[in-house]
Formats: sequence, C-alpha cells, structure tokens
Amino acid sequence: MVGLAALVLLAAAQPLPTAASAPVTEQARRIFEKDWVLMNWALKFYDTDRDILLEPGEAEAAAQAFRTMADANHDGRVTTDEYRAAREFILARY
Ligand SMILES: [Ca+2]
Ligand SMILES: [Ca+2]
Repeated sequence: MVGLAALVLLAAAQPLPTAASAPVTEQARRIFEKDWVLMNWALKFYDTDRDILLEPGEAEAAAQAFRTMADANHDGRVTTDEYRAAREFILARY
C-alpha cells in the first residue's frame, strides 16, 4: 500500500504528458492493474470506446479523476489514508 501511494504521489507531481508513452501514463495504468476495485470503476466511467481495456489516454483520465476524488484535503497529494478512503468510497458506491 505504501508503494502504491508513493506511485500516486509521483504521478500527481508530474505535469500532463504530451505523448501517450509518457511514464506517468504507465504509472497511471499500473494503479488500476494492481487494484480491481479501481479497475472496475475506471472501466465503467473511462473506457470511452467500450473495449473493456484501459488505453493510455483512458487510464490517464481515470487516474486524474481518482486523484481529484481521493485528495480530500486538496493538498495535491494522495496519502495512503486518502487512497484507502477513496477506494472504500468507490467500493460502496459503484
Ligand atoms: Ca478502452
Ligand atoms: Ca491530500
């Protein structure tokens, strides 16, 4: 969990990538590959072409949305607690 939170923090610190192969997109994708709750949520709302795959652009959009949702105190970072709370929120609501 700590490693994953660090990944989210790292991704949040990066500016928006201009290329689809930017490292931040790869990180965004790993967040969802590691956690089926987030993956289901991301596919439900961000799989825009409905192929049940999260393409780099879709993963980036979903990760951005998740960070916005999870960052409860709006300090631009997602702590482990914030991550856990957001995950539980998604699990309960979606
Ligand atoms: Ca897709
Ligand atoms: Ca925060």
